[in-house]
Amino acid sequence: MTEPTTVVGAGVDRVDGPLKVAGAVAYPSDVSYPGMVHAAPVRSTIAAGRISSIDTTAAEAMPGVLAVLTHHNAARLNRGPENNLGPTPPPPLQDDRIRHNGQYVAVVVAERPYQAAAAARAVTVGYERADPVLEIDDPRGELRTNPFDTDAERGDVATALGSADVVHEATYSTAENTNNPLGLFATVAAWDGDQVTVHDATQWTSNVRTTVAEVFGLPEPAVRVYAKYVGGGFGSGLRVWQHVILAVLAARTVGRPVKLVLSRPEMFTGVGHRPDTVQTIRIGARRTGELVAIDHESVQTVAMEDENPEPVAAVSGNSYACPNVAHRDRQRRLNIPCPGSMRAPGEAQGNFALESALDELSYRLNLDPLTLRMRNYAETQPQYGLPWSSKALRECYEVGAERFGWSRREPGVGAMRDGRWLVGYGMAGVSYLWWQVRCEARASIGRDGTAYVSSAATDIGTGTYTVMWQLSAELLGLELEQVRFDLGDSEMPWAPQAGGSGLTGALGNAVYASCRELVRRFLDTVVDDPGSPLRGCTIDDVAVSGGRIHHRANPGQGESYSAILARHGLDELTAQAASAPPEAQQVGMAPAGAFAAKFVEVHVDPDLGLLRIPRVVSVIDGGRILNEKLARSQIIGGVVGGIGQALFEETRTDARTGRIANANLGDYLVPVHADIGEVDVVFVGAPDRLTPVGTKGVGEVGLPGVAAAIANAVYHATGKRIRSLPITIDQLL
Ligand code: MCN
Ligand code: MOS
Repeated sequence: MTEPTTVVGAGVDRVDGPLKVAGAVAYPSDVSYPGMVHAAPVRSTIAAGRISSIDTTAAEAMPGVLAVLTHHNAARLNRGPENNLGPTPPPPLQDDRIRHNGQYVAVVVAERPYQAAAAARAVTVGYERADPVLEIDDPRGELRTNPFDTDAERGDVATALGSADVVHEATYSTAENTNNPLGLFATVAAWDGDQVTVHDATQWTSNVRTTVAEVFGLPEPAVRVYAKYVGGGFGSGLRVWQHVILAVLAARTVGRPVKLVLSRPEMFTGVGHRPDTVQTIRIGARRTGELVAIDHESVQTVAMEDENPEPVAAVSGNSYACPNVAHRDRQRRLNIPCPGSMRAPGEAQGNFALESALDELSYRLNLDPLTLRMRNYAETQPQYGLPWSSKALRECYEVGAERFGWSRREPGVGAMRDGRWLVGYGMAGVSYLWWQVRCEARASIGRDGTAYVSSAATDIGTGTYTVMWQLSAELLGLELEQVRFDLGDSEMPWAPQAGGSGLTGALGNAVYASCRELVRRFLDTVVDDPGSPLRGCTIDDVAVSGGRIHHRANPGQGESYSAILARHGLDELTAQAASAPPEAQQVGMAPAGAFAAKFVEVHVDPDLGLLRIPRVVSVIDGGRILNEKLARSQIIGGVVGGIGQALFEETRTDARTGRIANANLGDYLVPVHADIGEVDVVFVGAPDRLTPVGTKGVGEVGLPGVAAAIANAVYHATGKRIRSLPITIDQLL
């Protein structure tokens, strides 16, 4: 096959960019059907208890109203399946129990969206209140071990801590954050007999299909799911939420296509969030800086009757060459909406604690924070002892320190100033977990020499369409104009979630496998063709370029795809193939995710508590980068998300009612342009050895480390150690 060309790697503009700018693409909320009607949910105003009465008569009498579904009249539904992200949230409207404020208690269907919304307000619900459990430290909430087997231990932590020269112990906490993709989540469901078509703002069409089939007791082929364009997700589109089921149920009940678009407040209770954490770290070291032990325990919050696999403390097991490590994840069950993944789930919170603790330790040891990281560099995967499939974290540190000017850092706290502003430099490292799962793709080439490659995957704004278009062109030796890559339809070959920063790897490998299989089919076609210069060639003998397959050693000897098809009277050839992740033990390597070093400069006004971040340097090892422009934009987005986590984002729940008090973009703060200074992004490293395409994920690695680097810089500037996120003005006064 072909060697890398300039098609991949170059900063090709998004293939869907002009369409999006022109408003020419349909997000799920834009989809329309003849006769389509609209659904609006009614949400609980209490956090725990039961529905004692529900009066829908007024709502039913309102103009345009077709149906009001409650637990009294809604069909019984199955619970959806469990997958690698945990279980599906329980199906809605199945009983009178209230588990959280904002839970769906009814859904109104009406001719027009405003009629549905008005009638939803006219549904009267009586409640029998119970005392909700809402705080992470409330002993009434069950505290249990993360059920997804995320805890691990190596060595003898207690003994090693006892013999350490220095032990640092502290508790760190991170606030609950809510995913706020710009695109409001929407589902359009249209039944045709026993078949249903669902347009959904999801990160995983194949999962919506499996889940809807199971919940409604349908065979999978009866469900078709489209997600051609999604207005962001940041993890909130990984699970199949209750509103999806409500829309499908409503459409079946009224016998018309139904659209349900969540409002921004409904997004806060209906599509997951990053759970808050309280984490205690004990970290022991020798005088020289070698870590001897880390003990990391995290408590996070989880909803009633739900499970969330989010590994928070695991970061301490994977990041440094420390012989004795124990990490435990605990979860407190509360009357809160179901959490879900939010960009770098677990890592975003765990990294803050670990990288803050290391910074504190560096002061105790009188060592430069960067030197401390270098001294404990994990040359091999520390939990398994296997060599990494790739790792350029050292280069991340070195290049980052150089570009940032780390050597200009005065080690003393409060030693640097810029006029009235205190200046601080902080840094953090990131070892992001590997995640590449099974995926399928299909490729075909027609008589005109153009290719069509597809997979049921999604592009949630990352650039999947574009990078897979580039990759397909390279793998088939075609110009970009000769290739179309399509996705977002569950009828296409099965694909995993755009999640865990793993889609580019999984899908890239599936595209590789299907393109290779397609070339093999062309070779099979001419295997005994006396008229073909490729007669008898195997896949390893050939390369592709310029729309032709040719001998690897002799490019002149070959022929075009079109010529082969024409001579054999074929319209096209198609191949479908799957890629599966290699087993670490089998290949004798530890699958490496992305690595990163983050350097941050902060300015703090000591009188006003103002905090500014004039610059961030983020150096990333993402393996082979498919599109430098898009990958850079991923990292910039991650930095902005990290600044959000560090300084602004905090979902506040009213301690009595369990109502989210800031469930809108006026009160839930996110960074704006003026909060973001210079963001310098550099990619280092080489293609990963584990997979044929050699990519690692970059969608999330931009985020973790930012909050810790900011907190560490704040300490350097002010001497104030902030151990809880977000860092607010009052903490700096
Ligand atoms: N890329 C690349 N070279 C690589 C890896 C990635 O050029 N070696 C680029 C590609 O443009 C690719 C993108 O980076 O489309 C992200 O690829 P990857 O890291 O594989 O992540 P996924 O495709 O699995 O996307 C999900 C990931 C996650 S988990 C979250 S959360 C997140 C993120 O992507 N949510 C996002 N980035 C987001 N970006 C946008 N605009 N919107 C979201 O909701
Ligand atoms: Mo990302 S939080 O895994 O969608």
